[in-house]
Amino acid sequence: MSRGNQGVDESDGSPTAGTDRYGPPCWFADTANVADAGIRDRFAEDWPDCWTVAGDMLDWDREYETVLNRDEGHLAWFGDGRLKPSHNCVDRHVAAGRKNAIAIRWIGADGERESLTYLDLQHEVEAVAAALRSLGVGPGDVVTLFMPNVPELPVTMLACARLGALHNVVYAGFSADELADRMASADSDFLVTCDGYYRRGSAVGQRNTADSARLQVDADVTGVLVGRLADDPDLGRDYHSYGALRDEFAGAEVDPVARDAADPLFVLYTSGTTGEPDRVTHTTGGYLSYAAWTATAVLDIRPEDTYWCAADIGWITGHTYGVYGPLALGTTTLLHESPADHQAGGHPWASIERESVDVFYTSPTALRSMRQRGAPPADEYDRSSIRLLGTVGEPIDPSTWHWYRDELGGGEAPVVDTWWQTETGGIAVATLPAVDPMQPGAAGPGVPGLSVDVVDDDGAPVADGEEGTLAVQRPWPGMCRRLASEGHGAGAGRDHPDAWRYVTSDRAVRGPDGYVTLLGRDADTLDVGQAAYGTAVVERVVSALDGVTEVAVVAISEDDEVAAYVSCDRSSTDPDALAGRVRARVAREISPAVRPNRVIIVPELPKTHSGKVMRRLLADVVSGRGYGDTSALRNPEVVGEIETVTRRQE
Ligand code: 6R9
Repeated sequence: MSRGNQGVDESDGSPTAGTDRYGPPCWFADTANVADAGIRDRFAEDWPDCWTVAGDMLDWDREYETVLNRDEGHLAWFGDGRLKPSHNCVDRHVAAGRKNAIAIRWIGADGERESLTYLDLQHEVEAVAAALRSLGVGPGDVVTLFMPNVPELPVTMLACARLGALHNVVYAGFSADELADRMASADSDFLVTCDGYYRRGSAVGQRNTADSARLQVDADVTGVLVGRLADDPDLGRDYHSYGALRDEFAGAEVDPVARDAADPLFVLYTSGTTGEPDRVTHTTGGYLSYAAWTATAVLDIRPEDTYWCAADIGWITGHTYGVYGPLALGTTTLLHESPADHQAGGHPWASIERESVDVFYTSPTALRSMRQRGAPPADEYDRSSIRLLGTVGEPIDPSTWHWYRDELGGGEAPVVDTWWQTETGGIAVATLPAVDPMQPGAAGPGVPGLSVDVVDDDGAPVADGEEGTLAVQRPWPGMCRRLASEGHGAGAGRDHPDAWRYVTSDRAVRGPDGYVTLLGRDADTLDVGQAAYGTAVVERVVSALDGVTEVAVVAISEDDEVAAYVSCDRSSTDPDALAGRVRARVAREISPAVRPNRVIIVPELPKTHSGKVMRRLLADVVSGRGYGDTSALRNPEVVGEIETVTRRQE
């Protein structure tokens, strides 16, 4: 296979995105899972039946006859079908002769490795399902899982699915209050947690947090404790031992429960960068088929691949593309206890070489942090196994996009920027790597079958090149249950499928070629004078400056003033001079109206566990409002310093 690059460099005249475009190299396009240039037209003409392509990736216990059911205004994908999700992610691969293929390869914080073949996974899932059943878990129950990326987490998720119970994964770093809120709101009487885990080299206790959450929940909670720090953790009166239960039920056979396609598979709370956590419920048939199809079409994952999704499972990305999508395809999914930018052996490159990773999916935030630490020389770690790179979670600026492609993709692997949300279940806007040219800075067109538009406050489409809110005009199988029953936003209608729409909370602009550039969340928009600016527009200009690692811009109170928080490479950058360059660049390239009144240099920006910059917290700090619970952050330790620097500079 030759690695000749067919990349083209042509201007598309798009007003906001970068102007360079890159086609897939021929070695990629020749073998890609989806390479049909007419796929979007075909899907548009044949909607909703086009989605049999996703439904048919699964095994059904009762075949669906209708692709999209619209009874009484409620939309149900594959509505009359029944299926077993854990069979689809586990047993069927064993039955198909792939029992010895690795399903999950786990790499612990200190570099230890553990591999589960599909047969091992089936045995583990059955034992844990039998154990949970013995504790009273049954169809429709909600089991809260408060654990980091350890193998017990995906095993227990699949064990819940096997029993028809819903899992409710809560990010392991959350506080007792956050955990209690999520348990109470989800009506969950079961908790599987761990004694602790390792984070950046140190042991973090988890038991006390879980205990205090239980005290706050007004229910009799049945608890199970995984020993991660100790083999035999103290159980007290409140916990059963995961290890002992698993041993007791080893060898148990548990037939998976068949569920209606529209039955819930799990609940998950959204990341909450803008406010209160919100419960999202996903369906069994629609979600799982959409996870499988987008993992195939956008991430180009194949059964024989080793695939690394560097997300915490507590984030929707870890659910869809760390667990359900790759396992539905029968792939090897790598599960790292530590985030990609905090690997034990130093660089994520080491893992890519050692595990021979084919497809790598991570967040722009993690990439910026890797970039800040500097890439190892090209000959130190072999990265030639990489076939495709993906990003998710925040807009990726062209400069980081190019760095990613050059350093990890040998300057030619396709890089897909994927926009989606907890609510969408899977990728909704992205280029198909063998079909659409990539355009750094723009996520791309809607996934085939999804019709995306940019609308104004009244829900009317705006002209290409104008800013508005991203909206999806047609239902798709991965949408959450709330969207299936209501649609959302201006013009959402129950009766008429064409009136259905989902108006997201993201600002966007669409170019004449249909490519969408995301400009940041609505709630983060800078309102200055008469105009509104998406945070991403300003941040992109600043991040292109030499020496800048990360930037977040926020509005200061109601003063019409803007603050830019910037982290930089201090070895080569003079912070005072950088502040001047930031202000001049923004004024020149965007508008003097949005020139930052304050440029505050900080060591690092505060980020959620899913890598999203917490602009709301920065706005609170710079406006003197104080800030609340920081347990949703992956780096809560930086907040004190950010506050000090902000005050000192006043
Ligand atoms: C998957 C996930 C959703 C919000 C979304 C948007 C931001 C995600 C993005 C992106 C620009 C991308 N977002 N992907 N913004 N480009 N490729 O992140 O789900 O945690 O619910 O967050 O993330 O603002 O609305 P979730």
